[in-house]
Amino acid sequence: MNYQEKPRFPKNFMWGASSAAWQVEGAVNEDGRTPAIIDLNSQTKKPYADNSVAADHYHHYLEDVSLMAECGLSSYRFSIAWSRIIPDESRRVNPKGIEFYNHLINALIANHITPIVTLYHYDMPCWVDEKKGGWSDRRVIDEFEYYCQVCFENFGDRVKYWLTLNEQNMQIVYGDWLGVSKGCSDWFKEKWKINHIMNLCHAKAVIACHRMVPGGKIGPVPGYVPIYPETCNPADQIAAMNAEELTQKVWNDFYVFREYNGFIRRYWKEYGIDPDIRPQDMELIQQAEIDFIALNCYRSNVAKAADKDSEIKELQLNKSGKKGEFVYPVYPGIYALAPNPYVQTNDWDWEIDPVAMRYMLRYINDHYHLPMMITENGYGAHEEIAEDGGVHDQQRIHFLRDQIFQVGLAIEDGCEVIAYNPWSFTDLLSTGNGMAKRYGLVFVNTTDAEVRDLKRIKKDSFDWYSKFIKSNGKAW
Ligand code: BGP
Repeated sequence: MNYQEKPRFPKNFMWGASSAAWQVEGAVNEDGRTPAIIDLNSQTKKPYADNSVAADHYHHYLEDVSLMAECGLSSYRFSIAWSRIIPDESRRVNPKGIEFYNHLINALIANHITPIVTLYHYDMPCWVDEKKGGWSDRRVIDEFEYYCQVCFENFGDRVKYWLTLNEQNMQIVYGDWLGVSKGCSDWFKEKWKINHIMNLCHAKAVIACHRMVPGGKIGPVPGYVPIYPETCNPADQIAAMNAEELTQKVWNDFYVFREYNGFIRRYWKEYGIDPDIRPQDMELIQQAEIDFIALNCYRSNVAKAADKDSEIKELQLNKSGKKGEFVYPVYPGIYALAPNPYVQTNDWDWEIDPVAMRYMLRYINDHYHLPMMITENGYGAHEEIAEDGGVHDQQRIHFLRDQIFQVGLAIEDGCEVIAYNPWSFTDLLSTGNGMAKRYGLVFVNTTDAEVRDLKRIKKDSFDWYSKFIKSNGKAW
């Protein structure tokens, strides 16, 4: 990368970091928190790691916030665990849960760090799943709205940036991986019904935030993977557009225009899918005007045409961290994914593609003309403490520098980007690979096999990021 041109960042740009409750907090049975569906995934199903301790942020939050302050963060994006706030179907509010997040938010604000709060990051309480039917039952909408209202009422005086559902698109695309498809007999069709219920939850959260939080801003958090056509063959271009629709554009169009786009309506008709959209649903959705789009972006994909009579092949993520295990899917007549010979990959076959960041920001800006914030972007790696006691993550420094450079270029291209929050501040559980895949600027001394002393060690990337953000993006 040529750093000669050095893009500039706006004066009040927020430089932060990111996490999610179930991946960082631990303390799953403490102070009244009840189990969440992701705990079950995490605790019983390999290769998920046990999340009962994770990075033990629940007990280390003060230390973690003071490290954030030392690093110079101006924002921190984290999520609230629904079952810490509302532990059972009686809807009683758990004062200990409120207290924990009050303390965390107050500590952040005291250190001039703006909280950016995700309402839902994969951790539906088990009581919602068991007693209210989970994501496939409309009763979840009222329960989620109530939980959001409790959050806005208790934290809305200090939290002004809210995010609705983390990566709703990925929850649908990877339904089995994230446990959303549990109990569905025909996921291919049922996912669209669940997606519609999630859309109604998103809408309820947006409307309640605007009603209850003075000056509050709220937006969705799609997971975004730019998709390039494999060649200039027009058939590959259409395949790339199909992939774009079915993995992200259907969601983004919906959030912004507040209606289902023509592509998905035709798709549902063609495959005989009824997502159970009721007339009053769209009236509600029309009122849910978002303020910004938050984006999680790690990598890019390549798509090519797939013959109608080719054999269907489902995508399989690399769960081992040994290169070469990712299975590229084939969806006959729609699209197939393919490797990209122009970019390198990490140990999990994720493309290392900084230009994807600029592409994404330009694409979203061109389509939706809304402010954007980056809520996730990062480099997952196997890491150990070196003999000198440090953690030398040079590759992460290269990754972050290259990605941020492209954010800067996108801003110069005319995109309104207000924050960059890489994943993650401390090491935390990877969704796919527990502690074996680390993302943090700060090392947490624990492994999947054994809970160690949980000591925090600043990695080399911490020092680089700290210097860089304290100069507001001048110290490349
Ligand atoms: C995003 C999720 C995060 C996080 C990240 C990295 O999709 O929002 O929760 O886990 O991906 O993925 P992984 O942990 O599988 O490497």
